[in-house]
Amino acid sequence: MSKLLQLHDFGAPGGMSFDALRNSAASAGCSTKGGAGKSSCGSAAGPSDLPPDVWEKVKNHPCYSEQAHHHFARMHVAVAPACNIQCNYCNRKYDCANESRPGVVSEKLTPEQAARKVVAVASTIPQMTVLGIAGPGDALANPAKTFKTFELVTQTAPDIKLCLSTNGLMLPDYVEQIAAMNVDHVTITINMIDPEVGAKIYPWIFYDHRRITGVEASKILSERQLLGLEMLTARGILVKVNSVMIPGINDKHLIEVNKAVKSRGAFLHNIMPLISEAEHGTAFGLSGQRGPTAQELKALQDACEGEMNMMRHCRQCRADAVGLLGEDRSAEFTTEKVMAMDVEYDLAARQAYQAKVEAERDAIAAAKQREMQSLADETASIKIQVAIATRGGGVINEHFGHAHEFQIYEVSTAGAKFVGHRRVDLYCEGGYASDAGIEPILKALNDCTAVLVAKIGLCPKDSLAGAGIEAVETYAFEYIEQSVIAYFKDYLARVGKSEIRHVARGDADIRQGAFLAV
Ligand code: CLF
Ligand code: SF4
Repeated sequence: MSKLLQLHDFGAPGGMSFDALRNSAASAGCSTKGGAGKSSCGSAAGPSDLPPDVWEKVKNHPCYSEQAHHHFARMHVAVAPACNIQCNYCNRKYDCANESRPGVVSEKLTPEQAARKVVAVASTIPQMTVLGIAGPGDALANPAKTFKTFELVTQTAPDIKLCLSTNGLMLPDYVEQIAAMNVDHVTITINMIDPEVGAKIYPWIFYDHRRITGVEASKILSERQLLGLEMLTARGILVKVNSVMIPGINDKHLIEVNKAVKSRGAFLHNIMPLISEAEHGTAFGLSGQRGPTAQELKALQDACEGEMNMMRHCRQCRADAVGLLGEDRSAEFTTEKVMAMDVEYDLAARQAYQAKVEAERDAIAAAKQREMQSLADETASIKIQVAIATRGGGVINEHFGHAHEFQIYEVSTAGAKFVGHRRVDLYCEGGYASDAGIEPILKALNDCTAVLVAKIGLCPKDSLAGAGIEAVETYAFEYIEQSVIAYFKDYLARVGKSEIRHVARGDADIRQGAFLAV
């Protein structure tokens, strides 16, 4: 049985079908508060889809705009170690699992160290446009450190967007301060709106000077989260809601969460897979609670996708992440290295660089548009997925053997859409490739018809072909979406001429939590 069918088989609350849930989620509409949650808004939106003031806020934020994540980087500073709740997927020895991949302990920083690090990164990586505070605990359980850091950064680097992530418990108390500091982007992790569901995720919260457990804890948490969301959107602050998908606990319930946050004006919903391994020492890891498969996650994201777009390009990054989403340059900016660096904040150079990126991005959008027009007469109902090897910039510029991840696009006559990524171990390490190395990659890309790469060797190309996946170098160093559409056109032509037969691909056999094939 396919994993997609298994998700349908889980059933839905109140006996509703998955499609019925999808329809009810889509028709809930957007709140008028804050002007967010409008049709076409969200991570895939472009300048023509959004009011100019909203576009200005998202156009170079790599998490709020899927387009932007190919070009712009973010950095986190780990200034917020404490937390005021306990999530069953978190072990306090590690980073906050809401916004970071557990397993790597961050270097904790003072606000002063953090501000210096921001300037150091900004002078080295001109495409770094966003500073996020996302743990390793909760940003608003450490308000003094969080706001002091923002204050210092605003003084020296006024063009950098400020972003924070919170579990929401203390959010209503700090909305005014957030607005006063011009923080335009806030993420709230909302895993439930039903405290009975919440009691299975949160053993306790610490609120109003006492530890509260059970359903009462989740009731307070949920009320505070939704109140905070409403207060932020009423002030025009863009809110992304993160939800951790926990199969058997809140997977079906997240459709209700999606409706609830959409109706309160959330801009974007990011449903992330539970990362749960026994070695992380979390309650879920130790109890054997599994994370979702790639197909289960995509089916839920598809079901929620209505008037509010879903974020599908999250990399669940760590609390001290630096770089483009999917790359990790944090080791270049340890406190020791930052203190030794000669840093200077050159605003003009940063703006010049970013102007170039904008021009390139316009060229990419125009090329995609041209390619789409050439699909206008196609009526085939075929839909395929295509994997891309890229190092960023919106271009197919990575060798197959050097790819740490593949970006996955779904393409049909309706166009090409980013639907996720698959992290893989390098096929080629230190110039050597092993036969065993291809197997996990084949599993990870098993639902793809083709992989578009800058270059690939004969051996892996043959292995991919044996698994029914076409490796294509034709579009090396071309724009991604334009190439995906061009490949699809060619694919349809070959199917039409009976040169190849279209077959529905199977599921990608990957463990979604770590995005690695097993
Ligand atoms: Fe950081 Fe989060 Fe801001 Fe982005 S991350 S605080 S909104 S700047 Fe982005 Fe990382 Fe996913 Fe977070 S990819 S974990 S969604
Ligand atoms: Fe851990 Fe973050 Fe949950 Fe706090 S909010 S318990 S730091 S995952």
